[in-house]
Amino acid sequence: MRLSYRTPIALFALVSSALLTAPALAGEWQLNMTEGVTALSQEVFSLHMLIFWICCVIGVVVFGAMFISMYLHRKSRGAVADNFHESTVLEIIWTIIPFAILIGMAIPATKTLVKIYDTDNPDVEVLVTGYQWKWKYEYPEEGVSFFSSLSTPKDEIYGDADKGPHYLLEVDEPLIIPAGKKVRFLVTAADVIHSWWVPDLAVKRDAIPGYINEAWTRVEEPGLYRGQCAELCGKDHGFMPIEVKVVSQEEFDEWIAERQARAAEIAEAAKQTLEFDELYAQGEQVYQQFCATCHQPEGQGAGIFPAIAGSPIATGPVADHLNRVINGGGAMPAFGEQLTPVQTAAVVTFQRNAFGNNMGDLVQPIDVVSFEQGQ
Ligand code: HEC
Ligand SMILES: [Cu+2]
Repeated sequence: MRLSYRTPIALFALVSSALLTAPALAGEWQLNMTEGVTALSQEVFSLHMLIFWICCVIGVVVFGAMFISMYLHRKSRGAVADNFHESTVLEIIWTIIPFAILIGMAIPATKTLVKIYDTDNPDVEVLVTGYQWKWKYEYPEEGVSFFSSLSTPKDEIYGDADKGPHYLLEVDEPLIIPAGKKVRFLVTAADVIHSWWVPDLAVKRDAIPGYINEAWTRVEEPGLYRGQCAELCGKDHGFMPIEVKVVSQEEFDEWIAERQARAAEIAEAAKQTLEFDELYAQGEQVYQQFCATCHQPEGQGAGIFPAIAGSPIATGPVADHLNRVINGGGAMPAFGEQLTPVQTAAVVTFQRNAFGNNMGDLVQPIDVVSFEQGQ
């Protein structure tokens, strides 16, 4: 492009038209804070509005006084400045007024803050743990726990398919809580700092490894509320959304019972002895689902991801192999919490016998359980 004297004008026109149309195209242009759906979130919103209006009034009074005096006492009118020093009355006034305003704002703010931190006597407790890059939800009292990860298809992310309405805001397993009940969240992290944030519930707590932060909510209206990780936590920070599904107490109880039954089934399944073929076939599925993205479908590895074919660990002692899969290490994630004992036994058996690693041995679920108990 040849630059001419018109270039700045053209650029200005381009930028301003982009600024004007972008929000319209986005369809949504929310300027104010979210009001939320809980009593507490609405209180936070009202507090925010109260302080906002106080600031507006102060702004109008201060700038009004400034502009009026600049206008009325300007030099061209022959105004001459008063020349006085140390007015005690004035100094007392300009100390007392801001002080009174600050106290006036601190009282409602403290009242709300006290409520936000009142996590006593919950009906349900959920331990929220941030991982790179997913969330784990645990109900310690009920003995239920699961991972919740992004469910947006890869095609949408890479632009090979149209983006859905909840692009990057949808998960495979939402957190489920009962309506009308006080739910306490205990928030922590397993690797780096994350932040658990659901605007509609006015809950935002840093998830810090080694610390447990508390928050709570009571949602009256059943529904689905979405949130995101709000602390830059690495490459997939934008890919660990939150879904909170609020259901009736009956539905919640049913869901918990179903989860408990599933956990009991997994524990029961861990006791069985499986044939080599069963382990191998299931192991192949687990491998393709959980491992192939890094170690590649044919086990040949890529870049920093070592090959499984001929791997010293996959052809070495079983304990070392189990240890690597269960506990991870280096850039290898720990799978102990994500795979059931049957799945771990299957994938280890598969890796020891696939891709030319003809070890001829097999690992049973009970071996996985005793390894985990022994460590
Ligand atoms: C996010 C990528 C990633 C995924 C997914 C992954 N791994 Fe790994 N894996 C690694 C990396 C990186 C190493 C090398 C770790 C090191 O030693 O520093 C590794 C090493 C290993 C090794 C040791 C290989 C050797 O010879 O050093 C085994 C065995 C293994 N992984 C098994 C698995 C299994 C089983 C799964 C699926 C359940 C899996 N991995 C999923 C990244 C991954
Ligand atoms: Cu995060």
